[in-house]
Amino acid sequence: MTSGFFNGIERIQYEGVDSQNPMAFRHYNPDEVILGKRMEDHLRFAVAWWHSFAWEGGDPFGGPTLERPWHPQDDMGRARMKADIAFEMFELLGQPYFCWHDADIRPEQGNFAENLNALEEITNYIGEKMQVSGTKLLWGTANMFSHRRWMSGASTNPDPDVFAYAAATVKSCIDATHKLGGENYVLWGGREGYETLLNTDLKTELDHMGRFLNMVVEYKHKIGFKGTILVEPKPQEPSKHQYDYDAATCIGFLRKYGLENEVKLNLEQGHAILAGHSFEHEIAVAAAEGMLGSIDMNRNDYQSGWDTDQFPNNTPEVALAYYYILKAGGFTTGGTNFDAKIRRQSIDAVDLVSAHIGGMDICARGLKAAAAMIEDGGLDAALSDRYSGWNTPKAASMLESSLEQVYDRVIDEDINPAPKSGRQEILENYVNRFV
Ligand code: XUL
Ligand code: CO
Repeated sequence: MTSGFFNGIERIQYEGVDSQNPMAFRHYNPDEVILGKRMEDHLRFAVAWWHSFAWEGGDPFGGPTLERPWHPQDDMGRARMKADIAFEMFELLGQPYFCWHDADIRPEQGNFAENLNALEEITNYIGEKMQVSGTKLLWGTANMFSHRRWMSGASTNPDPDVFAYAAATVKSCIDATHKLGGENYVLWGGREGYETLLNTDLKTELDHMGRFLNMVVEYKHKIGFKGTILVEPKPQEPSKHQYDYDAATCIGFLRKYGLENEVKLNLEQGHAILAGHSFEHEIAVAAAEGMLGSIDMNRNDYQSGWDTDQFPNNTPEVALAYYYILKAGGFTTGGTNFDAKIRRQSIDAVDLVSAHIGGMDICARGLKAAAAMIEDGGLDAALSDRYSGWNTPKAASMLESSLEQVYDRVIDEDINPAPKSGRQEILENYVNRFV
């Protein structure tokens, strides 16, 4: 028996591009083979528990707009009802994965031991539902930014008791993720940053965060958790200055603390934009270091300048993201998580389902465009042509020589480079043929 929350909505089917049915996929066809792999296995979609089921529709000017049968979320009975309804939506969408924070799935009990009991109980309940439905856990994570105890940071908090509470929280969330067969564990440093330097010892905080992450990795190996540990860059919001600003900053941090072979990145499109980058830039930076882990596929509003966490709906952007993901070899343990919420006026169950249909479809469309560009090879050809000068033995050997030897070469051979076109517009026109 279902709850009736999604009454009138049937399991969403693939009907092809000519379908006029708003409750059907027009591009997402899980079994369709793209570059030798099923679409579902390329995209590895996940629903985010927090935005879809825990967020109540509040904004800085007003309270909840979404009225759900599992509100208020302060009771274990309603936490179970929320799980029941979440799995009803997973059944309708057929996406293979979901993700959670501890605080999304269990009510806040006010102290660590009771939170732990509640987490145990609800993850056992969710585990049974996963067995029945076959839906899997892409990643678990700890919410160490909402409750007031985290206001000055988690691992970077000046108070060692908060560091301890954070360490215990992450241990409990890795245990729960491991129990549920999660394929990754994410750490987003929501309050790992600062508001003013006047009260902040930046070096100490970074050292504490580096040690904290090493403790996490040591523990992962100790319990035999095979999933990937991921950190999620974001430049600001909620902290004015976040230590995990963007992919490049995180990579530098991970190398400094000896974590470059242990931790990868969970990149979010909206966070890339807040950092002044394109999503494909962040993906390419991570891929160049072998640190591309997973993605949060949610866009920001380009006019607002804050993290609006909207479902993706821009094919050219999504296509380029998947192009660089495919070029990097695709996902291994990672996937496409919709860290996205409906707008606060979208109060009906059908809005929630439709948002996911649209997000999944736009990603499928982007993936198909990306695969077509790879098969066509136009961008690869342009790239190898642009760098072809380096294929000559003379150019290649320059990298093995010294600054003076290169200097001598310029004098002896009277080198005087002739500028060559970067062909940006031609390449943009090329991409537009596919999207
Ligand atoms: C916040 C954000 C988080 C992380 C998980 O901007 O993206 O939801 O993805 O904590
Ligand atoms: Co995110």
